[in-house]
Amino acid sequence: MQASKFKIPLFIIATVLFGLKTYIVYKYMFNLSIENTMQELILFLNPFVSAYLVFAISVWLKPRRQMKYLRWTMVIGTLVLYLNLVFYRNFTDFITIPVLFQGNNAADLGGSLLSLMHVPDIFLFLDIAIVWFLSKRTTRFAVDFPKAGKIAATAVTFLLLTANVVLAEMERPMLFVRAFDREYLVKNIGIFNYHAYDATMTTKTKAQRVLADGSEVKEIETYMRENTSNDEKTDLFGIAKDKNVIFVSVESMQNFVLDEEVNGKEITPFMNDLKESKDTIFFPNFYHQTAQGKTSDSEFLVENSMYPLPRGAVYFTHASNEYNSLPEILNEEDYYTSVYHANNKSFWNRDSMYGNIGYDKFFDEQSFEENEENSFGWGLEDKAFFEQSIKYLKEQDQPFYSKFITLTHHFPFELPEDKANIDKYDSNSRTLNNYMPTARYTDESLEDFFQQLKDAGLYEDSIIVLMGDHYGISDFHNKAMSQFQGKEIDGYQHVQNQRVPFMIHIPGYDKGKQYDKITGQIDVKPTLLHLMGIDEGNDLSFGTNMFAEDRKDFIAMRDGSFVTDEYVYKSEVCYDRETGEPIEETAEESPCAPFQEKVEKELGYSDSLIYGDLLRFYNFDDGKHQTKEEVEELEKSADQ
Ligand code: GP9
Ligand code: MN
Repeated sequence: MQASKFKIPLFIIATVLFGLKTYIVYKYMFNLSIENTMQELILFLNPFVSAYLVFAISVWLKPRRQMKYLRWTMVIGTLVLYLNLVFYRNFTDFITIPVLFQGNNAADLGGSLLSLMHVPDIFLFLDIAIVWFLSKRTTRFAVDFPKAGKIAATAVTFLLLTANVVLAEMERPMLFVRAFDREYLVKNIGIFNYHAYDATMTTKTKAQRVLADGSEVKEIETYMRENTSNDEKTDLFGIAKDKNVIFVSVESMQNFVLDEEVNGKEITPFMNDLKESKDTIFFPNFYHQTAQGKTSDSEFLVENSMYPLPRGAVYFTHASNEYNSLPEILNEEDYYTSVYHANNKSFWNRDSMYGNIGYDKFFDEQSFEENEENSFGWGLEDKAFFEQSIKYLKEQDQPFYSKFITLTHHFPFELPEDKANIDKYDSNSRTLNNYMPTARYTDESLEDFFQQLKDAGLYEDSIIVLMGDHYGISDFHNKAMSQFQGKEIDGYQHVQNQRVPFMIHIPGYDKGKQYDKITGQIDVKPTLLHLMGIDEGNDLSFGTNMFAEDRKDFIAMRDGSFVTDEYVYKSEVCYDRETGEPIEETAEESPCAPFQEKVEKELGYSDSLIYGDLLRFYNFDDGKHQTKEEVEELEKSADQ
């Protein structure tokens, strides 16, 4: 074959050059954490998949247009990549469409743009020059496939894309539904597909918001005033007034380990004692109500007393909605508000959400020092996390509200052997086996934290709230769980296992006790406000103060199951809450049916508020409702 006859199509050359360049940027210019070979492989593959996806479209075009298309897609692709790189150098994050339109972010970047562009970056434009040069030799580099060839080239696109998505799903199950984190998306599907995904999400969210007119808010407000009003004042009203509030979200901690042992050793000795302390109020029937947004859902529940969404993480999908969140209310009351969490700040989109709901400061991963000794599994170990936090905590203006989110007791519950002080459990589930030593580890870190607070002189002036964020052991481990608990895990037991620790520790209180009533994460916000002596005013919540006599009579889970004083309902079965036995079907209506209706109504209301961003039609200062026109006027003047 003569050399001149041998053609490497330009779209293939472009794919290789652009794919390689993207890989180099991922690998050496972004700071993406790669934990295993599978992630490495996906990171290597996806740049080529994305590049092929875009460039292979050219086979459908006439030769001259084909060349033009390749030239310009190279330019646009490079610009997108480069803009992300510049943005990343400043924010350690990727561009999202909402961020582009958040004036202050772009302005922040504007000032430092030049310092974020480095001379060697010029090499990132080299492949454009090559493709541009080659594209002028149309006859040599253009392809003119017959129809079958065009279809085959396109079929390869779908094959590659499917392979990429399958690998990514294997590596991160439910990657798209859970919409974890931008870094995960970029690592797994590449920056271009990530932008396509981001654009789809934004459009969908925008449409629902545009169509909403706020007429439903009145109905929801009436429902809340009738069913979840928090006017009642109890003896505990204001007990924590002017004190600091230290809220600890304890990763994956469930009640089933409390007061239990492995090989004769208590799993959580500190929490076991703490809940019995005369200074602690303990709610043993407190349920988590999270869905796919896991920790972030539990944060959303606590901050807003609204339900998370049935799909996706509201922290991700509706981070710029109007809310009347706990930190905002507390800021008005002159509290300093902060969050401590030693993970990447964009995980669960926390950086955006925290900014929107008014936290004064987020001490993320960058505020902590990690080294080989103190970091494993998900990152910084809890003991080092608390220890390193104290210096910041001491500096904060008082009173403060500070949320701590622990990390070590997270799936897959890894712990170096020399840090484990109890044995693993022995069952067919590695997850449940590993769960015990990390639960113990986190329990010890909490004990240390209490001591550190005392040493820092912060303990006496604070109340400390501990809450488990969500389950750590899923139904997948039912066999092992039933061995551990000595009972069958049916629908009833599944719901009961969704109970997570909730304790309020008030130094010097002396009247600590256990409240057996049913409570949930939805109730935390009104309860904390009650303790801090802050009136409900015009606030809107789905939860009720846990200390009130007159409370809403059910706790709803996101999948429609629920608990009442007498019943537990799960997957269409109504159980007697006391005996755990299913209630026999009779000709009469199931006693769960009226609750079922209420639960659906409430969850539906919460979803409408979020999807339509309806709280923008309600003025929390005076409790007045605003029309769409009024809100649009206000938004316009705010933009100017
Ligand atoms: C991540 C941590 C764990 O920052 O909060 O998240 P999870 O997987 O539990 O939602
Ligand atoms: Mn969690």
